Amino acid sequence: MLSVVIPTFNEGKNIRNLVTQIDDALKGIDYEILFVDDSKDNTPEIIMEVAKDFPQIRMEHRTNESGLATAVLKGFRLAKGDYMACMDADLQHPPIVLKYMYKAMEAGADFCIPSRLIPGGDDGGLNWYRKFVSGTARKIGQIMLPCLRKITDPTSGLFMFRREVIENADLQPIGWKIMVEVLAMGTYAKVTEIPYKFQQRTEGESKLSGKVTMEYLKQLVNLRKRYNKANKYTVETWTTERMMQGE
Ligand SMILES: Nc1nc2c(ncn2[C@@H]2O[C@H](COP(=O)(O)OP(=O)(O)OP(=O)(O)O)[C@@H](O)[C@H]2O)c(=O)[nH]1
Ligand SMILES: [Mg+2]
Repeated sequence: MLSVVIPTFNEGKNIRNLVTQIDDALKGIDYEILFVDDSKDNTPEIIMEVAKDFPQIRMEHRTNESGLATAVLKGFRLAKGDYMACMDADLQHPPIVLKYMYKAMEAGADFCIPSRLIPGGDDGGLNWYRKFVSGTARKIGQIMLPCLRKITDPTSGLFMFRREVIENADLQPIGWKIMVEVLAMGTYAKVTEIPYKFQQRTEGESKLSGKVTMEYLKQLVNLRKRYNKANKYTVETWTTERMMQGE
């Protein structure tokens, strides 16, 4: 089974569209969607409404906790799947990519990381400022943590891995970049990167703020001391043609 963990904060307008697209993408695959919701609006009611049509949905609504990383880790703890995935609710991560991530896992990957920065990928027309910020964050991460150096797009919120990857990992829920935490603390031998096109947000609001940058730096300093230095892995990079093979 595949568990798709989706953190939500005031994303009501995106839920039905998101779930419908995920269900289309994962036809024939046994999956569950786990929403971990900290919303202050009617998002939880909308999730429950949509769940009537899609029984694969589970929701954990938190009232006295918030934060993206704690939400995702909570989702991983509740997930029942042999494979776990994380994606944003705002459709910036096109749900169809889940299908290809699953394919990469079935082809032997322990960890699948979609990338905007390999041939076939696209950053969705980020403006120069966001491009600069995200490029700098990535570079600093790779300088501080050698284990990120072979990964082209390690700071996004879109990834899939085998349950065993985090079985013995001490994951601390600091900040925003939960994939960096899993890459640094997990145990895995093969990473597959696949290209994808990042989308613009059309509904709801961004929750990015200056605080996120500070928390990311704090997380890197902390991980530098603790990361799993024994873990060695190889990276396979799929082309669009490889991804589409057998379609
Ligand atoms: N449960 C939970 N989810 C959150 C929290 N903050 C953000 N999220 C969700 O995390 C995902 C990423 O948040 P975004 O605001 O889209 O962040 P971003 O994609 O880095 O920024 P944009 O490109 O501006 O959209 C979305 O699904 C949000 O709803 C939180 O405190 N708790
Ligand atoms: Mg977003």
